[in-house]
Amino acid sequence: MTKAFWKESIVYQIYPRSFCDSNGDGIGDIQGIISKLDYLQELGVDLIWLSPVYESPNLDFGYDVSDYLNINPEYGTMKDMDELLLECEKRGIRIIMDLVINHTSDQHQWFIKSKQKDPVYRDYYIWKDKPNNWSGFFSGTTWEKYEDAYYLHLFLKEQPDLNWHNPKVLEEVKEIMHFWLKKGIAGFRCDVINVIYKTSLENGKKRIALTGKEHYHSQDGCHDILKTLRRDVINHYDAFTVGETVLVTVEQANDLIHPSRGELDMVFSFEHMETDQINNKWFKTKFKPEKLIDTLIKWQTGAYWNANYLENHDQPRSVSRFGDDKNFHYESATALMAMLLTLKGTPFIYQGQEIGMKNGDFKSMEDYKDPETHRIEALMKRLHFPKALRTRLIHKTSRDHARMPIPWTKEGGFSISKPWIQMNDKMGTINVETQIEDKSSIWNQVKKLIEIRKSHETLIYGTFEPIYHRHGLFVYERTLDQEKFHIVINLTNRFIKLPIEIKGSILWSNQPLDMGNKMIKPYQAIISIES
Ligand code: ISL
Ligand code: CA
Repeated sequence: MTKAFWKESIVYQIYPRSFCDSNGDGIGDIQGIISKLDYLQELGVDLIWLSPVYESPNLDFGYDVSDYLNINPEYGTMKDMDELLLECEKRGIRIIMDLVINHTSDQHQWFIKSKQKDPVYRDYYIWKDKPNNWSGFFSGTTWEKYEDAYYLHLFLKEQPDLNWHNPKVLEEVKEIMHFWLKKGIAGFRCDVINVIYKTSLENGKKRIALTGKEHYHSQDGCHDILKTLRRDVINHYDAFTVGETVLVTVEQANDLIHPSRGELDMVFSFEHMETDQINNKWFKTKFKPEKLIDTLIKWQTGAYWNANYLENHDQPRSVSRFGDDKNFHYESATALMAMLLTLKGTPFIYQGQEIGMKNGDFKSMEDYKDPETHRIEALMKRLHFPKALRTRLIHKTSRDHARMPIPWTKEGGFSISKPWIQMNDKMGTINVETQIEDKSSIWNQVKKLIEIRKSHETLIYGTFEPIYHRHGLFVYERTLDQEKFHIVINLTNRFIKLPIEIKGSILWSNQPLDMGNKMIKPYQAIISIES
């Protein structure tokens, strides 16, 4: 296993709009991020994944880019961005940025010219004389009529898909990547990167969701593009890529990340994040920890390398989804973090996860800001779902749970004015100030877990071996040379009789250990070491 900085890093994802507001307009910004770099360094963060800060009309809050080479004025200026890069470098913190190249904003100059049938830019996008039957990620049609033709958009109609059959698009994207890599970023998180190449525009097999995906999901043409981008761009820098790869299997992931492929370094898979739903993320089932655990084991043992995550800007909060944010908030948040920080693969922490931020209580549809949430609710209404059912389904899954501002102080501390989206009220101890003060807080436990991971190569490069996993109890070992870590995670709200001995000396637990009767507490996590 070759060593690499991106395998050893603790990664922290920042969703800039909701991280920290420095100029009192209620919107997070780059200066706000700069003001929190010492906080991130104190936590033990080595690498930041910065969600888009490029110019954007914000229909999809930055995932609709109108200029890849300029900064959204709401977030600051290129001067601010250069300062952020410098301040990160001073602290030995690397930054990767979001590469959103499946589509642009409809306000991008390329699309404006393409709509005008400019001969150079017309074929930067995918135009057809009539729609096919494909359905989009945000539901509904994927074709929008403009004058005498239709253009493809797998997401919002304001996010026209780029035409990756066009070599000029490839050249443009190479330039964008060089621009940012020359500024010193350490690579990219590549947005929906395994759907960018559409092999054909034929009708798809009718499906409940994503009709047509067989024509663009994990196509050979996509592999060719990724090989070219690595050969012509990434390989010229000390940089890496992590792809967001929807619907990817372990085999498809290995086809993207194995070093022999020369494509991506890591991928975010979704299989473990789909263990609490029925075929579609909007229909959640009762969470069964054993399903999550079994899927994690499948990826831990099957994938060449993993990008481990339990949250991001698109997902509900993990303590509310996989833990118990009412009766065992501290216990389940710290158990989930212990799992994230001892599994094999690069750990990605999402902003607020380190203090156990939980899902919000959005009182009405007006409180939600995410376009996907509103489109899905409108679809449910068209399908005559009763209001109570719509409210419940939307609340379970909306991406806005992840987009509530970070509470830096007991009073809130995100901004001096009304934030662009509501704060999570009834925060109680769920704020940074309180948790840094409280030595036994989630924050301090996460800091300790990061220290444990970073001071033991076994947790980075050691093998992963499942020892026991039933009924929500997850026991596994990490081994490197003579050092062996034993990790026990109880992902249930029940006392469980341990079926195995705790081996070695206890290094860490989130709760006092009185193992007289060998019973492990609800959401208890234990790390022990033998060397
Ligand atoms: O939330 C999801 C995962 O289940 C998907 O609906 C998500 O939209 C999909 O994975 C793609 O996400 C990425 O591309 C979108 C953007 O809205 C998301 O924020 C981004 O993560 C379009 O750029
Ligand atoms: Ca601001």
